[in-house]
Amino acid sequence: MASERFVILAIAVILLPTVAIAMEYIVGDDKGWTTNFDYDTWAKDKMFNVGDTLVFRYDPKVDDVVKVDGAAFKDCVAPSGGDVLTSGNDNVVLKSPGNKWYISSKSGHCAMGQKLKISVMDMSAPEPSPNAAVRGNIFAGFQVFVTLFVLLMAVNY
Ligand SMILES: [Cu+2]
Repeated sequence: MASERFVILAIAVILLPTVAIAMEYIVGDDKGWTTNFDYDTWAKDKMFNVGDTLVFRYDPKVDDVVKVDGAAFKDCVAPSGGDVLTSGNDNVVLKSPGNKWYISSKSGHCAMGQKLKISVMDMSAPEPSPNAAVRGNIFAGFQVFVTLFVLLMAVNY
């Protein structure tokens, strides 16, 4: 019946957004990773989650990306022996929640705005206990299952 189909579709629409989808962010969008760009403004309206990916795009002959701490970010000084990315198309998977800082180690670049600070949230595990995290995963799996089941029902009507 048409009304039953509508109810099932409505339930599916309600359930779907609860399934987290990993996002990929091109840092600086089409400007890429560069000087004279406002990365604060770029990051401001974005919600970074564990599992999302940052993509840094730049000319590897003249630039790089270094993950730093808050102090190094503020001073624009890359620590020696730090984790330097140099491919020009670097994918950084956000593995843990909290603040993350990235700068260019090339002379003067960070001071000219080539610095990114983001805050990463963990939507899947708001609780610290490992048992709770496992329960969270089981619950997420159940939501996916229910959503798929409801969608199949809707298709078969
Ligand atoms: Cu640079």
